[in-house]
Amino acid sequence: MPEPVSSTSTSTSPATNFSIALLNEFVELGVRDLVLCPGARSQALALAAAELERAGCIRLHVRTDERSAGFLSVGLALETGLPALVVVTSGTAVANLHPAVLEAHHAGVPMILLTADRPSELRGIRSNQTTVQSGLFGVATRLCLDVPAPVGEPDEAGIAAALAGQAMNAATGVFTTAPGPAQLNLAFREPLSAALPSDLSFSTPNCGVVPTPASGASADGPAMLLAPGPLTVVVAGDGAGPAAEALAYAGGWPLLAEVSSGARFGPNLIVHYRELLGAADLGGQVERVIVFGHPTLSREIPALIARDGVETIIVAPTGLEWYNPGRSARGFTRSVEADAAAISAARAPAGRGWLNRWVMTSRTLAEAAADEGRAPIDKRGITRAELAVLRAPLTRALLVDAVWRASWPHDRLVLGASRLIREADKRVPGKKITVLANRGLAGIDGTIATAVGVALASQAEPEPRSVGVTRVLMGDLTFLHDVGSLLLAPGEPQPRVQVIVGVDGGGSIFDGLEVAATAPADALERVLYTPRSVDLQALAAAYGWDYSLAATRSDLERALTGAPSRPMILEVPLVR
Ligand SMILES: Cc1ncc(C[n+]2csc(CCOP(=O)(O)OP(=O)(O)O)c2C)c(N)n1
Ligand SMILES: [Mg+2]
Repeated sequence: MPEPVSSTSTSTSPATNFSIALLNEFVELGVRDLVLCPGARSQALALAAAELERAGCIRLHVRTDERSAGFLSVGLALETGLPALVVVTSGTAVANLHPAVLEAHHAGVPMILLTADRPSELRGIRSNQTTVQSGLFGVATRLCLDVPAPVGEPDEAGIAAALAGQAMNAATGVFTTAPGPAQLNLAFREPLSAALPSDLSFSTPNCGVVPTPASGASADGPAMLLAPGPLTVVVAGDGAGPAAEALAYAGGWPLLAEVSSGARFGPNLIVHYRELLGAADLGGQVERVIVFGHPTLSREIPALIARDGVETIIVAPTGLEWYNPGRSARGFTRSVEADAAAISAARAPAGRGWLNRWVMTSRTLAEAAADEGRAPIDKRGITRAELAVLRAPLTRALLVDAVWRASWPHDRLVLGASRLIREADKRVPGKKITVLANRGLAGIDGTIATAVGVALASQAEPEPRSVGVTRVLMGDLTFLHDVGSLLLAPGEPQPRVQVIVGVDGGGSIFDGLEVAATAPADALERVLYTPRSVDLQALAAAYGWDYSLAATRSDLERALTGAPSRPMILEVPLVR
């Protein structure tokens, strides 16, 4: 464990001294991003954070709205694999973190909350801005410590350092099965801060060093070995990662990889898996399913797993709950490999029939789908028909195809919840790009903030993880839900982010509900679709974002090529 770093001189405020020791230790442990919202009770942490930023030890992100701050930290952690610190004041400020905390809990995203609170003598007596903050998030935090106010005892810097270590371990999942949120509820007593000693040094040994993400819960123990025999498919849900593709390839098994799985590539990928799962000679024959990550986008996958006679093995689950539709899965393991017999069977021509049937059928469906006027533009000679296509109004299919084509490994793609992510999942071909989505709870909240976090973390100096653009694709209600996250104070780093909004008259996903066929149209409109008419151009101008409208395919292609130099909103009206 590194030496706790502190100055020999201290301020006259125990709150300040404690905050400096705590934040210094987090830097030592590899934390690089700190998101904070203003407040009096948290001032010692905030001022220490400002100094740490000045010393080049952390990237500081200041936000007004704690809900945005929470989701920003989710995005930062999705990109870096490390928890960001989130500093807020007492009262409703803490409660505003709840949506992001739940998302992080369910998705297994590391997060460390430093929530300032009144000391014990001011609790329970209707003091201003005082509620029960410890335990507020219930089972969603891996660790919640109610820390008494520092009073200036000599060992408080050591206590602070130990707390940082505990929070870091909990958030990165060292002692549990998954990363997630940890909360230090920190009481502070007057004086809530004091001037920092002039000789205080923030150059902790680890300051400026680019950290490596903690590995989290280790996949120790031998891998489960899969023998050949049962007709097998590999399912990759959100966050599955490349191990799913590697297993499918090694075993010669079809790969049913969702769009945000991190495994949507390779020769075994079955883009049209939903249709094929419904086919008696393909989906109907499956005997064994190996699941990575968290599948959420189709009904067919959970139905397959819950089916009688299908053996399911769940690998390295994300989050604390284990995916188990129908509670029928019996095998749970942290790692899995095809055994030698399965690998050689996969290489023998006779062993490839199962895979080939899936691949060929999916390919035929893909060719049919591509026929709907979506061929790439041929610049050498545009026919009248092609011109009509370029000028035609946009559909969801055209939109997701164009965004997918525009995305490269140096970019990031974030997908909001609802219909567009499903449209992408139904059709986009394999491509090794980074696709992220908040599928822990699939909320339509916090999507802009998450994408801004991904963008800021990916472009962060001194070693940017990406030189491209972060594109985030979402529906109109999802956008309007998180408008507050467009608010960037002057002087804050500008994310290279393109917010792409498919405007289709509200929650068009509800078209898919059975009741949509029977309920009165005006009632559906009023209580489910809830269309809004907001002038996005004016909104963009109000928040200082660039704006562009893409009403046709050629507009869209133009808007998606070239990296925006400033944060921008791209409005795309869609055929409902
Ligand atoms: C925070 C939150 N509130 C409500 C929902 C329920 N919900 C799911 S999709 C949706 C509509 C989203 O509309 P839009 O963003 O326009 O996407 P579209 O369905 O049109 O693709 C709603 C309200 C949710 N998932 N999360
Ligand atoms: Mg919509």
